[in-house]
Amino acid sequence: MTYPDLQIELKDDIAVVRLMRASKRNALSDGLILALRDVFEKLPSSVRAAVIDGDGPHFCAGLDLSELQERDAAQGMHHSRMWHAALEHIQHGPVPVIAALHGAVVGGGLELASACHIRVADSSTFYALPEGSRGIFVGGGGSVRIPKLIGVARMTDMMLTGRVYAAEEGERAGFAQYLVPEGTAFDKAMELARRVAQNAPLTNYALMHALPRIAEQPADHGFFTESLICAIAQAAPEAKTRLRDFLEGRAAKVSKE
Ligand code: 1HE
Repeated sequence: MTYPDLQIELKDDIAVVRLMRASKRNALSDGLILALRDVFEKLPSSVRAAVIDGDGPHFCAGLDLSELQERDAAQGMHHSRMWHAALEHIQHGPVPVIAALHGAVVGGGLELASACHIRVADSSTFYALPEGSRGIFVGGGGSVRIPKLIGVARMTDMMLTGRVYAAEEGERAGFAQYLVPEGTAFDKAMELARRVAQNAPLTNYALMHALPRIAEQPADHGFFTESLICAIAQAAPEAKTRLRDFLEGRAAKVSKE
């Protein structure tokens, strides 16, 4: 798989997908969005987890504003739907995806990050939604995914006032699950990806595909769906092996180290 502006590397069972448009702060052109969709659609079956990173001083400056042309309403809708399709392949693709964040994570860059399952931010990271001041609106799924991380009130404030969250307050607000020293987000993301890749694939699948849906179901439906996924997961041979390994003293204990 080769694409301009996107580097794909396989490190054992981890796919590293790197935005390679540092001169344009990794702004997401239509070509780059389509490439991301393609990559996550065609990941080799040996891949167990993926890391998305951005080359240069910024993770991603969002939509490539130079491509914003005069679009009519239908073209605008199809453009937004193209983003939805691409980011859907990340969120509901075959493997968990970890975003390694640094510098600007803004506009469509934040929409991309919020489609990932884990976000690791270094201390240079900042988050913003400049759509408000550019006279547009989020179109890459941001209004669905970002409020789930930080709440509707914070997202409304960001878009109304242009508020920028620095790394530390961003982590407190819920943008990222991990905050690490400057320059170490990629290494931490790889460490987490290796850990995630050791899980039973069915557990990872349930976390990516069942949990977000269960969380949106009415409680009664959610309990029922949970019982189905729980039964499917525990019936798998891999679950039985792992449980036996623990009971016979071969598996790691839970430890706070
Ligand atoms: C770009 C873009 C871009 C940089 N599209 N070309 N996103 C924004 O509104 C964010 C706009 N970008 C910025 O605020 C800044 O560029 C950054 C804070 C990200 C980085 O600042 P800096 O000083 O490191 O870089 P720079 O000098 O501003 O930019 C370097 C080059 O990248 C420059 O091009 P050059 O040819 O003059 O060298 C910039 O024009 C170019 N560049 N960002 C196109 N975004 C599905 S809907 C999603 C809607 C949105 O994402 S709206 C938010 C868009």
